[in-house]
Amino acid sequence: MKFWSTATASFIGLAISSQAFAAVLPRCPAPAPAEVVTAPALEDTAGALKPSGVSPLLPWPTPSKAYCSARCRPVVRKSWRKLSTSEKSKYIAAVQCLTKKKSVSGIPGAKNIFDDFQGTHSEQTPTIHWVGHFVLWHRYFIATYEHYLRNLCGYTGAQPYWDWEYDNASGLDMAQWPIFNPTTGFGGNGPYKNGDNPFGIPDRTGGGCVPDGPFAYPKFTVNMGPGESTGYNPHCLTRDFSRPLMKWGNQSNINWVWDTPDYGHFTRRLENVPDFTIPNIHGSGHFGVGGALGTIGDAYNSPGDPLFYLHHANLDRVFWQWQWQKKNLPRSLTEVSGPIVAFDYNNLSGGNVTASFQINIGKLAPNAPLSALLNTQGFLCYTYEKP
Ligand SMILES: [Cu+2]
Repeated sequence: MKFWSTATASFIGLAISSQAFAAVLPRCPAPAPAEVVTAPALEDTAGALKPSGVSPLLPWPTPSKAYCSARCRPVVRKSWRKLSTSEKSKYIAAVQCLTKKKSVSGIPGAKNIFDDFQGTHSEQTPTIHWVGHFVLWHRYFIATYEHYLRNLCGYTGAQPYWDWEYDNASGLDMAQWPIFNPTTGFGGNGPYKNGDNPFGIPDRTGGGCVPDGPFAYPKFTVNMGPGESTGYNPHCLTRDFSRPLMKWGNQSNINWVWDTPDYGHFTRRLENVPDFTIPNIHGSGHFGVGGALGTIGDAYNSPGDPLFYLHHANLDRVFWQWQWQKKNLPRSLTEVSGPIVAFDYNNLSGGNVTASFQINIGKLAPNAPLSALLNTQGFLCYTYEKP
């Protein structure tokens, strides 16, 4: 199996025999190499990608068996709000379990596997955002996290997602949303704290330590950051709610992202531009919750907030739903484009990603080409429940 070389067989830090190795890998074999389709560089600027009106909601797709590995029995990802209380507590217990498993990444400040994920993201932050592989790097990262929850921590469910578009439409203030529940969720906002706000995050309301829930200090510590240092620096998880930015995560902005003809335009709209006056759904969870001082708003260390994985699972679901629209198949399962170098949308310095471009998530999993990550029911093996 080419994508999982034996050189990485120690990736969960165990002395892994070949059988044990098979047991911790995704259940599905690597697919035949996907057709390589290289799209041209995007020529329009983000400014030219203005909302063209709200497109209708896409119908819920059923992944075609023709494109799925026969051996894949996908786990089905569900919305957090639809999990039972017992399912919620099992998920949280599995995350807490990751924080008790010894680090394998070799990243200086990482003490446990949860930290390994945060540190791996931190190390690669400059090369995995505003690039053609953004959405597939994060897809592989989340799927690997799900894989560790299941195979290292005995979790039997799938990675849940946080459908903020539903919460935003509910009319409830975000402090009341189920995801922030101190008993059955991830705890709430930090108390207000004065602090730097160099990018002018509007209406920031917190910034202090998350005071309640399963990830309050000192039960849970964020062990690296803030910023780009990966040295050991244990501190509390912080949140800094910004209600105007959280509202970016709404159905009409999802529709705008969906209203795109190809991978390159889709992924570019998903990230949009780093400007707090222009909406983007990726920014909603990061800055609506993280504001200026919250962990999930720290570009390097955002995976230090366990909510990161539910936020990115929802972005992945938006991508998955767009991909499986019949009109886009098989193109949406084979085509990639976009810059290798951040913001290099005119390909002046680094060229375009192609299907053979390798995603590296450090020691957490072997490298995988983009071609293996486009379909969630081949090399990866999961799907999404109809909301
Ligand atoms: Cu990221």
